[in-house]
Amino acid sequence: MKKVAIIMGSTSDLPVVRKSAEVLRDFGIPFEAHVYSAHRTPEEARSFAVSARENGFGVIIAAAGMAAHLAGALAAGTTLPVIGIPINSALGGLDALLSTVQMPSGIPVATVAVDGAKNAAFLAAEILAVEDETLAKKLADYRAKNAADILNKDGNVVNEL
Ligand code: RP5
Repeated sequence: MKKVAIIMGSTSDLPVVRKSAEVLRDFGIPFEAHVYSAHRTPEEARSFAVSARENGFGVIIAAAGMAAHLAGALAAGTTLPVIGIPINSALGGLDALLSTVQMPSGIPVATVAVDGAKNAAFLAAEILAVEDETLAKKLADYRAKNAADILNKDGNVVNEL
């Protein structure tokens, strides 16, 4: 299976990014994590992106806050799908959301919600599952279990009132 890269702009992003790692681990998806910043270590970020495909990666998750150019900068260096997680470190995350999502045509970044690290990992899994039936089955099973849990709560909610 291709690996997922989790790139964060700062170790201060770790509390959010950790949730991506947990989901990937639960689904048995191999991943690597790195701290590269679009602004503080631009050469390293670029170098990672341009060699990511030949290094066995299938998807890149990029988490950054404030003037969050990391996902876009990585996307500029690869045709692998890049998923951006805007981190809420200032202005309620709106700064990072807009910086991540508003990409020029031809260089897309699939942007999840502010601090949406779990969904970034689920989306990465779905991308890899296009060519992986076993993973697709795991994702379908997860959804079925999730639905059953919610319906179970639906049945019990009257007792809470
Ligand atoms: C961004 O600036 C990082 O991704 C982080 O979310 C934010 C603040 O970084 P630190 O000043 O905490 O390192 O580059």
